[in-house]
Amino acid sequence: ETEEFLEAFQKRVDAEQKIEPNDPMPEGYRRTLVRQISQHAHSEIVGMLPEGNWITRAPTLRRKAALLAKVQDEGGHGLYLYSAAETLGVSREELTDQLLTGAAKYSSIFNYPALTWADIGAIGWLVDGAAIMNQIALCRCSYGPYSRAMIRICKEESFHQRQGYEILLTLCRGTDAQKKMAQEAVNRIWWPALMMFGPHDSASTHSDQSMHWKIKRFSNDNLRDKFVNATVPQAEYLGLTVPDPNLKWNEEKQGYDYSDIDWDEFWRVVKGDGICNRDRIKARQKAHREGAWVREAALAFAEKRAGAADA
Ligand code: FAQ
Repeated sequence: ETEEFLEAFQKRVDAEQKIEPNDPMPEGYRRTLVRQISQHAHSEIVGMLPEGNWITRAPTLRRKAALLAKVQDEGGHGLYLYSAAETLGVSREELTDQLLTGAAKYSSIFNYPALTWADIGAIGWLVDGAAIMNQIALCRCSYGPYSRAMIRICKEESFHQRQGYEILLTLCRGTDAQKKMAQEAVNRIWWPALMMFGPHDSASTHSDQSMHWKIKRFSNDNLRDKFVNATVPQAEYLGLTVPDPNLKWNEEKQGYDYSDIDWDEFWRVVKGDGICNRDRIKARQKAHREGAWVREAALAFAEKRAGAADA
C-alpha cells in the first residue's frame, strides 16, 4: 500500500464519503471492520441466550410476546451483521467457526446470568440502552454496509430498551418484594453494562486508528460518560439507585463523576473466565450441531434445483 493510496483513502474518509464493498481500502481498515462487525454479530447471537432462558417463564402472555419478539430481533441483527461482514470477503462459516472454537470475542455482558424476571427489565433498560448509545454513533461509521445496518438495528433496540424500562417501572410500582427484586437486578447489571463500552481509553488499543478512519466516532470513555449521564435520571424516576457510592453530579463538567470500573473483572470475563462463558459457548455449539440437518437439507435442495436447471 503506497503512501499515495493511503492518503487518497483518508481524504475520502475525511470528506465523509461512505466506503462501499468494492472500493479499494487499506488492508488494516478491512481487518478492523471484520473484527468489530463479527464481534458485534456474535454478541447479538450469544445475547439471545440470557433472555431466551426467560421466554417460558415470562409472567404474562403480553410480556412473553414482547420478549419473544426482542430475542428474535437479536437473531435478526446477528444475521444482518454477518452479512455486512461478508461484504468484506470473509465467509459466514469462517466467522461461525471462530465463535464456536472460542477464537472470537463477543461482548462481556452476555457472560452474566439473568437470575430473576427483573433482570429481563434491567437488561432491556441498561444493556440495550448501552448498545444504543454505542450504535447511534456507529450509524455514521465510514463503512456503508455497517452504518446502514446500524440505522435499522437502532430502531429495534429502542423498542427493546423501552420494554425493559417498562418492566422495571411496573415492578417499582408493585409490592415491596417486587421493588427489591428490581433494585437487586440493577445492582447486578449496572457495572457489567458500563463495561460494554470497552477498556479505559488509555488501554483501548484500537480506538485511535478506528477514530481516524471514522469507524468509531467517539472514544470508549466518552460514550460511557454519555450513558451514565442519560441513565442516572432514569434510575431516579424509577426510584432506584445505582450501586456506586461515589456517583456525584459534577456541576463544572455538567456530568456525573463515578467510581472506577473493576478492570480485573472486565479482562477476566473478556478472556473467557466469567460466570457463564463456558455455558454460552457450549449452548452455541449444541445449537450448531442440532442445526446440521437444516444446513444439509438446504444444500441438498440447492443441488437438486441446480440439477433440474441443467437438465
Ligand atoms: N467485551 O481497543 P478496544 C448487543 C475487546 S450490544 C468483550 O477498545 P474496539 C445488543 C476488543 O474487542 C454488544 N471484548 O476495541 C444486544 C478488543 O479485542 P481484540 C455488542 C471487549 O473494538 C443487547 C480489546 O478488548 N456491541 O449485542 C469489550 O476499538 C441486548 C481492546 O478494546 C458491539 O459490539 C467488551 N465489552 O472497541 C443484544 C458494538 N470491550 O479485538 C442482546 C460494536 C472491548 O483486539 C441483548 N463494537 N473488548 O481482540 C464496538 O463499538 C467496539 O468494538 C467496542 C470496543 C467499543 C466494543
